[in-house]
Amino acid sequence: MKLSPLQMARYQYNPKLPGMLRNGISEICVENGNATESVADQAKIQALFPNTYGKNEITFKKGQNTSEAKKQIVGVILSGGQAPGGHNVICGLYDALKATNPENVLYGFKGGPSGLINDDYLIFDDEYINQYRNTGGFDIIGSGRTKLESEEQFAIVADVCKKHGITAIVIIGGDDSNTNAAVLAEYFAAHNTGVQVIGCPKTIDGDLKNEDIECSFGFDTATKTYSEMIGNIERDANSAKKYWHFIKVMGRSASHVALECALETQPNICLIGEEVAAKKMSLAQIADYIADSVAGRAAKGWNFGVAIIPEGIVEFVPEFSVLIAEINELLAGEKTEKFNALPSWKEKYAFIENGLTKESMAVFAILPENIQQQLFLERDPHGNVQVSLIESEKLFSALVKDNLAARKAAGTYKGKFAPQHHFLGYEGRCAFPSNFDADYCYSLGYNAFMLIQYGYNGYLSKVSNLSKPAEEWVAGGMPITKMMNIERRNGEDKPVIRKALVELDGKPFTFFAANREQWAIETCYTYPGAIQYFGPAEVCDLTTRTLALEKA
Ligand code: FBP
Repeated sequence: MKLSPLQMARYQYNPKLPGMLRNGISEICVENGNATESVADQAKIQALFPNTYGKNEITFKKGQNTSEAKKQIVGVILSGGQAPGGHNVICGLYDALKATNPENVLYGFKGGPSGLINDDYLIFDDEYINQYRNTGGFDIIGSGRTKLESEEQFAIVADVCKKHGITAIVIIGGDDSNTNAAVLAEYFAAHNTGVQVIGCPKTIDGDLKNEDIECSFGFDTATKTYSEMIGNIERDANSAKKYWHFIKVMGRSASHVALECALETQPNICLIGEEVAAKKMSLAQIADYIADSVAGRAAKGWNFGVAIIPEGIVEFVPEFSVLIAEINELLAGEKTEKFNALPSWKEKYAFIENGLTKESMAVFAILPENIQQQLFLERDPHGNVQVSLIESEKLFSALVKDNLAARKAAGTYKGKFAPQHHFLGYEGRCAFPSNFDADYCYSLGYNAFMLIQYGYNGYLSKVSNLSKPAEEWVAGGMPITKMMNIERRNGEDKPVIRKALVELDGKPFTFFAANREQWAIETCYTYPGAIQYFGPAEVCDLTTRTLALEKA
């Protein structure tokens, strides 16, 4: 494999651990915190997790290590979408495991949770692991989206663990994967398998956070990568002065990624899905809001601008959600075949017109034809519309164009409007982790092993105080059940980790809301530039604006 100079240089980077984990394995002891309760539905969660519910929060501190000196054979999986830093979680886990006892073994199950079920693995050694230190991606063992949630799967996993003598499993994943980690931990405890389960909080989306988890790993690097590109586009826009750029950014439902990028780059517009839902905004109202900025800037002679659109925006527009639900119903079961058999779009359109309510048809009618067709072509295996595939950056620029045409006809707007479209998604998920993510992830993995060594089960590796230098970070563990509540999923009540959406009374959104009117009309762009890996700490070790504001 040919190595880039940066890759070689990053191999030499020494990730920073929290101060309390820096004195060597023999000097790490446990401080017990309070017993915990789930965030809601306490009685129901307790009944579902009789063996793992209510355990104590714990913190590690400097002191005599009192853990049991038994040989550990640990299995690790990566679950779900890639997030920068995943390799370092495994490196940190491996280093702590080997530093504790060179006889300890780390299995990497390949391709995500299915690797555990299919018993498809590799065994890590120094040579293999050293090729992945401080690098992006999940290619060290691969990842996957198989859900580990049924009793049959758990029984197979228990057999696989027994076969290899595995004492603990580490699951590196988002809210769903860590929910499943908690259920697996309960299963192992109930069946006296002696196998522990520890989770690590991953996702670029930033929606796995709560009072205990300050941020999921990967959010820092992904948003820095997108912000670099948005800043570059802003500078291009400000140089050429002829385009309006509509930039969709990844992040699934929640708008944390979009908000963080807006705080970093100060674009003219950034939509926030949670606000759209709270204000029950229609597509036409959103278009009007963006068009106000376009017209306001045109009045100053600036026919250019930048708008950030979060990936999940359309799900938050109430009238659009109703439309999607009606389309899903319209094509349920055999009706899809009937629809597909219609020979032309004209006939399909008549079928749709016939099947939708008047209100939804009015929404459908204002969509550009390519988006209308997309709604009927791109279906998931259950036949539902794949909302995430909707090109919302094109949808909004088309709606804004219509709005501006009406303004022009009314004589209230005289500018030019030439849109460009971008989607920033996969570009950010496998970037070389920033120093923050490299340090945070290594610490999460190292800390996960300490939780294993001290015998904890059903805990999330927790590293906090993250807005401070790494020396001051606090390492410990939190029972996953503490983060759970009951939610309705696919027609059933399920215990799940609560997903964190953007809080409209939170400091990051409040800061954004206080400044956006000025950003909409003036040119206030900021250019973060590329992630810096070597140089002064105030440039290289910066955390996100979101975290800085939340902890200010
Ligand atoms: P996770 O929630 O598994 O971390 O994945 C997040 C994400 O990157 C979203 O931002 C995006 O919508 C989705 O994955 C894309 O998934 P896929 O990789 O399957 O296309």
